[in-house]
Amino acid sequence: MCFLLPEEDPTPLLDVPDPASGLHHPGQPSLLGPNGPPSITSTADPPQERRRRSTESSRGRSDVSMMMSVSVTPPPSLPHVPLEQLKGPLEDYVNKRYPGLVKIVRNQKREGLIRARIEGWKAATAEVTGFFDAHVEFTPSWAEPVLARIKEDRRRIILPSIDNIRHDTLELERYENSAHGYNWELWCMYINPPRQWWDEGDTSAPIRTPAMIGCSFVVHRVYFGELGLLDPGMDVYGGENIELGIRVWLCGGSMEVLPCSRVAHIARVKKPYHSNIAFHTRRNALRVAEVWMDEYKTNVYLAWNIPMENHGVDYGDISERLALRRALQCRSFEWYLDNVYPEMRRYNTTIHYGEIRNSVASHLCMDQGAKENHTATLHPCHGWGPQLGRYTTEGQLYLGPLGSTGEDTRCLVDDQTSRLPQLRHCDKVSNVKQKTWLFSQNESMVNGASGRCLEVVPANVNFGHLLVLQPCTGQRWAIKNTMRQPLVT
Ligand SMILES: [Mn+2]
Repeated sequence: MCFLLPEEDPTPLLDVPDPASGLHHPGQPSLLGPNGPPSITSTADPPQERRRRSTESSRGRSDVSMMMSVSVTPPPSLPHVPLEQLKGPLEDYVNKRYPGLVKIVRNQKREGLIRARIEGWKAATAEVTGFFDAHVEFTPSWAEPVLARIKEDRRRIILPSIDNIRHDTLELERYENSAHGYNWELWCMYINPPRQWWDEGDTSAPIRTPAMIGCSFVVHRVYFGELGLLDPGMDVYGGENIELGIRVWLCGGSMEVLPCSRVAHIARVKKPYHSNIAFHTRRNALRVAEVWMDEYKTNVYLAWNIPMENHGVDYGDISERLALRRALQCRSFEWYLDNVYPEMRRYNTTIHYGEIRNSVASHLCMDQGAKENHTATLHPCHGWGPQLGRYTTEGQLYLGPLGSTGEDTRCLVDDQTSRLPQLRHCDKVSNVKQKTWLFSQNESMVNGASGRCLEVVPANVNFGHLLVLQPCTGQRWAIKNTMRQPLVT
């Protein structure tokens, strides 16, 4: 249960940040102009004596003083920001406002959020280390429940609950209690707390979480080192938050969201990164897959629609992370899916995946079309989500981005009435044969119920071809990628 429940005043304790300013102080001159703040990693570091006092305290508000180490890494999209502006003005500010409390750690070059946070950890000295985006605000009593949970078990990584500060009005908006999940591309998202948490009926109880959004987490400092920090081989950001969640669970610890502890975050209108952030996230995701996911790594390759081999994505050297996994004697990823993230759909019955092309119109790909339509269609190939096809060991043919924890992709069905292939939620199609297709690579696609073939015909429609069901004429299909080892489950 919560103690020191902050109920009297929902407004942030600290100064509300001025979003136009690089620093959290209205009235300060803007350092960076309209592009928002630099990526500053704050390592908030409550001294032990304060930690003891605060955990024993019955006060309704936290006044835990912070030792902060701040490492500054200007984001690569702001090369026009003179580095000088991040020196003198920042130091003047923190020395005046937090005399003797703030260490500033400077990286020699732009390292990205992940390595910047590791540098902040190296400079920290107290028993517990918190990692926060620079644009968060702490609400009253946020620290005490966090520290109490770590004091009980130092292998817990604690996530204060995230609320939102509206960027336009600076109003505080409370978010629903959530766990933090992710999809197979390893993009994070809020998910419903586990059923057990709801069943127990205590909305102040810690919420088991498979991973973290990443803007706010607190961890025992020495334990974090033993656990292997964040993966320093990852670039920029994206995936490190998922990796830490997987690793702490697999290697003997846990991760939880605390409803009693609340930190508010300003979502940026525009993230200060290049538009090709997916380039880095994809690379980082492959590191996670290769180090931690065992046979389930195929799900990550599938979600990103890249081949299992010769994919050309340089994810760097993972030997040290593999050695860490062995040294910590971590569990299997399947254990994690079974026990920590059962909501996650598994796609290990996939045989082929990727764009689906027909031999007579190979510039077009099968496409789910408009989501509200219930027929599969054809579209010039681009390989993104709506064209992500998947043929399974059950003979089912799916189309669309992976469902992960939500509604799954739809599969192709021959309803034995329409000339057009239907897209249906596969679980709801009771006639198994209608959703079963006989297929092997570069062969025809034959429906199990009707014996009709999936083929394309010239037609007066967009892109000149229509996808139809008709008596087989020998057209062949190819699906871009093949999983090396399809598992039969
Ligand atoms: Mn943020």
